[in-house]
Amino acid sequence: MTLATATRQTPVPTLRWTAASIEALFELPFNDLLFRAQQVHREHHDANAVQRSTLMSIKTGGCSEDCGYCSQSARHGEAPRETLAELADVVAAAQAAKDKGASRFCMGAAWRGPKDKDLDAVAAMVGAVKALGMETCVTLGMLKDGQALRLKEAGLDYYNHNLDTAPEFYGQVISTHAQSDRFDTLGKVRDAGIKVCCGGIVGMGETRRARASLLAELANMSPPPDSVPINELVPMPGTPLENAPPLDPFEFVRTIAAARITMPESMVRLSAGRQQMNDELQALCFLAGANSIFYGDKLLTTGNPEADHDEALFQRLGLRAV
Ligand code: SAM
Ligand code: DTB
Ligand code: SF4
Repeated sequence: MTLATATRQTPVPTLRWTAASIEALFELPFNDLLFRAQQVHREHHDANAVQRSTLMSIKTGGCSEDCGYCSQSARHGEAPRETLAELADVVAAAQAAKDKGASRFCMGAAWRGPKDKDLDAVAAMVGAVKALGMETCVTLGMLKDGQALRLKEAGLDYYNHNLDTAPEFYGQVISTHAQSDRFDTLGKVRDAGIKVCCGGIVGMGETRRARASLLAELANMSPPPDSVPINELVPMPGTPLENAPPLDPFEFVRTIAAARITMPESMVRLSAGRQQMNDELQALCFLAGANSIFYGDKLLTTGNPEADHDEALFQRLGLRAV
């Protein structure tokens, strides 16, 4: 596809995106790309509303997988290894997040996948958080048959499971599972009637073409994910990617814009890496079509901007939390 075609084209939900057509979006002049993303954004969303989810790590460290970015891998991670959180602590954290203005509570576990006995405990957490009147999300790794339905019955709204990077780059970052395993779990989640939260990480030394290729995989899912987290790599000491070359901030904004254009109806989440971004860069991400963030001073093992700072940023930008 030529650049001119990329500018004119208005995607419809049935259109299949190619890595080449998305790379052509990345290559547009920055202003043209942002204008187009903002147009798509306004056709499908309230341009000044941003959804806020708070994350809690309910089981940290000691993971069997070797994901090259992750501080929680037992093979290279430096995150302390912990046991599963207590139900009462989870409920207290969810209530505090709700009081601060988060609408969704996301619970993450450093597992390849949950054992059935773990799932019973997580199901109780989901039920209790749901009872507070919050949306629920979990990210627990790969699911076995029946586990997604168990979570749905407990009241789960969203399951986060990322494709993380382009298929052609995946093997350079992770060797203990394949990207096809991730698709298997996403199918189980969708079949159980749970909303899909699926995105990836940029800034791992991948090419622009690989970023486009990841977005093509996401956009061509049928239907595309309900929520698409775009994480910027947070380089973690001890991990194989601790010295990955930093991404040009404008390239990150371009990735958000391309996600917005190719997945018009999805929520696009400005995810990990916000602590390293200034307010002006975050404002550009919102202009490019990001309409969701992680809210609260911690992600799983790393920091996130303070809630009060985000509140002030929302005020300055006239953004409304939803
Ligand atoms: N173990 C589960 C899994 O892999 O799906 C759930 C937890 S895992 C930490 C959730 C996601 O966090 C990963 O898929 C990855 O996209 C993101 N993530 C982990 N470490 C990161 C880092 N250092 N920088 C940016 N994103 C990261
Ligand atoms: C997602 O895509 N990003 C969040 C959430 N899903 C679970 C996790 C980001 C983790 C950042 C590194 C850390 O805190 O360990
Ligand atoms: Fe384990 Fe998930 Fe970290 Fe991979 S990303 S090492 S599966 S916690």
